Amino acid sequence: MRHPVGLPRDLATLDRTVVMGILNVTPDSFSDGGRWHDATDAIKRGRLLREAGADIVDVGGESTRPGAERIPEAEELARVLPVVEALVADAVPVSIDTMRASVAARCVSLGACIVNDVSGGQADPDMLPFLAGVDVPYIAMHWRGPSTIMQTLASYDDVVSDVCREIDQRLWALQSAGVDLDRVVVDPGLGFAKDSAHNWALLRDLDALMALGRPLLLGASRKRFLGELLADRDGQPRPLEGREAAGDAITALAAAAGVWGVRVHEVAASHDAVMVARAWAGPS
Ligand code: PMM
Repeated sequence: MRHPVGLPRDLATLDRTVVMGILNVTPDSFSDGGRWHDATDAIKRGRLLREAGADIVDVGGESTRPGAERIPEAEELARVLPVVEALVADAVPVSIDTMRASVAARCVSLGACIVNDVSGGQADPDMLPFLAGVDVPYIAMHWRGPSTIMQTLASYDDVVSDVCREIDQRLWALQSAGVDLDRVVVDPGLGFAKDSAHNWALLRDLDALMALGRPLLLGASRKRFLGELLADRDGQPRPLEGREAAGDAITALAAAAGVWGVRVHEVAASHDAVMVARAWAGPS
């Protein structure tokens, strides 16, 4: 497995796809909003994710569901800092899911070991300069605009080549800002300015995304396109809680394809799927 440079040693030596457990400390994330809004509950949840097999716990304080408004920086900090601090104290590898350089900086100074930015550095002009001065890995997701308008931006000539080109432009921007690309992971941003057909086209052509030359992360867990795939006879999308197994199937296929990481809500089955894919591939 090719890892980004800068990971803690335990992660850097893993010979398989990395499982990232999602911990949204928000009242309104689309998939688990409100469940771990309280810091004590969130910390407990983070520990459980780790015990269940999460290699990394991805802590986020701002919802990015379609239509979500930004929250003030102080609110985001108040949500994530106690959780990051407690999980780091428990030796849980933490990534911070934020579009703000200031939030990333505070969390990295507390010991977060990865910055996960759904905007790929576009939402905050301070993000790239901040990244140039630290040595943690950075997840740059494909992003076309804020959650309030992203559904209106889901128009592509050819989604795979357009997304690859736009990610490549971000890699250039990162490099120009002085960020070592060996530290960067890329992510096509499933569901972000993308409809179901776009998501499936991207999953079908992981080779094109991997040809960008960077480790690849996928976040499919519980997303709407899985609900649409599994719609009932009346065309009603499968509710969130019934989408888990489809996400696990994506984990297995992604791991078999050599994807670096999967970002999931329930980690146990994804962990097992990754182990199966690793054994299936045979000794390296
Ligand atoms: N999706 C969400 C939030 N953060 N980060 C990355 N890198 N990739 C994603 O696909 C992604 C993300 C939104 O989903 P959630 O509400 O389930 O966290």
